[in-house]
Amino acid sequence: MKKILFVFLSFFALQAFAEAEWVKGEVVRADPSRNRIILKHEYIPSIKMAPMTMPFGVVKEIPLNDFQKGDKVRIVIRVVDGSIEIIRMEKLE
Ligand SMILES: [Cu+2]
Repeated sequence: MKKILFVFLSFFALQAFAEAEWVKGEVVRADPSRNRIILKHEYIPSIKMAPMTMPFGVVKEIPLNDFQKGDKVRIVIRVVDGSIEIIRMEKLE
C-alpha cells in the first residue's frame, strides 16, 4: 500500500514540475473588469483543441490592462472543473 501511495505521489510531483506548455495566440479583446479575454489561439496539444477564437477566464494576478487587441501573446492554461483558465500570459515581440 505504501508503495502504491509513493508511486501515486511521485506522479503528481512530476506533473507539478513538468515544463509548462506555452501556446501562442493573439488578443481579440481584453475585458479587465471581468478577468476575461478573447484570444485567437493556435492548436493546444494537452487538450487537443483546434485553433480557434474563444473567451478565456484569466487569473487575477495577470494585469489584463496591459494587453490590447492585436497583441501577440503566449499563454499557459489549466483546466478546472472542465473550464479553461489562463494562469500565465506574456507578450511576444
Ligand atoms: Cu479553443
